[in-house]
Amino acid sequence: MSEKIFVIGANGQIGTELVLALRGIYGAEQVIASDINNPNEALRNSGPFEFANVLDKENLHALFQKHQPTQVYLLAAILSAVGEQKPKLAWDLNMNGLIHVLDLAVEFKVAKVFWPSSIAVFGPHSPRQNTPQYCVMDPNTVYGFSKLAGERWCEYYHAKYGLDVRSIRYPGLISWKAAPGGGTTDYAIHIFHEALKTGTYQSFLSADTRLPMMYMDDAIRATISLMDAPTEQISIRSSYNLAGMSFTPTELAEQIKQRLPDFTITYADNDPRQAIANSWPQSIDDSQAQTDWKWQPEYDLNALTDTMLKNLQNTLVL
Ligand code: AKB
Repeated sequence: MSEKIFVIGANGQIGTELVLALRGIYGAEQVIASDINNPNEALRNSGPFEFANVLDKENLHALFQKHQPTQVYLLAAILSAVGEQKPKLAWDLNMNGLIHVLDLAVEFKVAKVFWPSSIAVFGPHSPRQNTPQYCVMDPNTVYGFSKLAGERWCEYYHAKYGLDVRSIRYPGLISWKAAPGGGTTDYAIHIFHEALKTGTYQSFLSADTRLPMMYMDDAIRATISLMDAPTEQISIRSSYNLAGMSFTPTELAEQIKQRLPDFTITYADNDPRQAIANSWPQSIDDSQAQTDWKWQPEYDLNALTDTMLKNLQNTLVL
């Protein structure tokens, strides 16, 4: 069967790279990118685009009717830091956007749906080292508890309506093609831009804040492997833990200094994102993803630093 893939929220950090990867696999015309905003250059020049607002169910309904997608990726979301500034909007968008798409996927018999969750589903009472798939979860950000509720809805639609919905709890994602979208882990992207532009960076997280992170190529590969895995290999219908690497701002700055010896880092006091980071895991146990669909990351901190600096050197206007 020929696939028709609809990506909602395609303009963002994950969407931009996922659409390009999917177009490479399935062909440009088979992958419809959509967003509430004008398409960025990478999307505009590489295939079809539609305007979509996840909070407008009629608009979404018309797009499902027009394209009859076989796979849907819902990426539109408000992330952790922005979510704390706009809590009601974050809840509305993250929750009702998901429910609209799940309903339409059932109505239009979409074969597979992907929806991203996050390490933000864990909270201050979750184990912070090697955080297991199943444990106490008491997220204290709107983003975190909207993702946790979303996971419950995904599992529910699978159990109740047989919808083949799949999900990953992404760690902080680091990439250079599109800007990050207002998260707590964004420092690990800004630092590379500032290292190249000004040679110095003020981290909004403290020196020893360790968080789980992943290079975008690994995240895209994980997403496509999960979506390609045979149904009988998917044992988790809420969302899979996924690990890449874990590091602190100091460790990342050390790596940058090895390549740019004049680089300096300072640390801000009292940034509200610190409290969010303090409530999140430091490392993740992803053994279920390894068992079920053979997940293995390829990038460590060393490879990440090389790749980020090399690509940004070629693309940044310095
Ligand atoms: C954020 O920081 O909000 C995101 C995430 C970990 O989900 N990058």
